[in-house]
Amino acid sequence: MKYKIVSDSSSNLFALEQVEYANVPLKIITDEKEYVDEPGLDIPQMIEELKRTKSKSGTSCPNAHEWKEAFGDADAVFATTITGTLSGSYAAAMQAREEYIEEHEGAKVCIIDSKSAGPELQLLMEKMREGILREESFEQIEDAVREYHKHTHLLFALQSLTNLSRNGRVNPAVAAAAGILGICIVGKASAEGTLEPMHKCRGERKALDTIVKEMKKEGYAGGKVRIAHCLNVKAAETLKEKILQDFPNGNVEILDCTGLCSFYAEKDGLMIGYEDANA
Ligand code: X90
Repeated sequence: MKYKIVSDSSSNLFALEQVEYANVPLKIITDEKEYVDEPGLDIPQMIEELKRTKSKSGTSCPNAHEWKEAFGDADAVFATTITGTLSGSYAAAMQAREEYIEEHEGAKVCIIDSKSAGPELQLLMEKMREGILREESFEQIEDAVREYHKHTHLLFALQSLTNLSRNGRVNPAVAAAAGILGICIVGKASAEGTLEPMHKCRGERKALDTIVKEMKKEGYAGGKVRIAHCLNVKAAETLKEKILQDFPNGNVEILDCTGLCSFYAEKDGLMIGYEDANA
């Protein structure tokens, strides 16, 4: 049985070791240019150009055809997408699934709507990989990942919500609050898969402390944490230290946001995926 893991580029992962893996890019679009979220995209340059452009900017998700191509010739596919509440990526992947199953007799495809973005997709894929490496059955892996998903969470700390608000992904009133210099919005991915702002923090230090507090409140007890940052490795490292101070055995990794998450999380933004104690 040939297994393959697939995600859209909201996962920030262009490679996944030890297994077959494909990443399907979203795009960032202005009147002047299209940025494809794939390896080689220069994030600092994209952010600089977006800052300077007077044109509107937005994003687009992969279509069903692009998803299906990414499934390749696998017998069994495990895929996860950015929240279907804010993007068409999940719907496109589900359509690709239907067509793929029709065209490949006996093929099995599991699509999971992460109801989230970034590092929470990474956690789900690490779980998929665990099952594949253990040579578990398709059904066993699907059940385990869906169960694990009940215990994974996403927090964010954003200095600007301009692109989210301009593209109708967050309430403009919340975005206005984030526009005040030095204010950082800390929030979470809601159960419905939308952005739920929770705190207006003055300064990054305060925001990082708030994140650790929220993690503990949701039952974090020293498991996996994946921190994705947009050009802010310093804050990501400080957060990692804070987490390890309280949970020395925590499994904390840091990675860069690629294009899609950089566009929406914006410069200095952090996204934190973690598992709770019942994972
Ligand atoms: O289909 C498309 O064009 C993509 C639209 C994506 C919209 C939302 C992206 C959010 C990315 C922001 C911080 C965490 C968000 C939590 C999501 C529930 C990153």
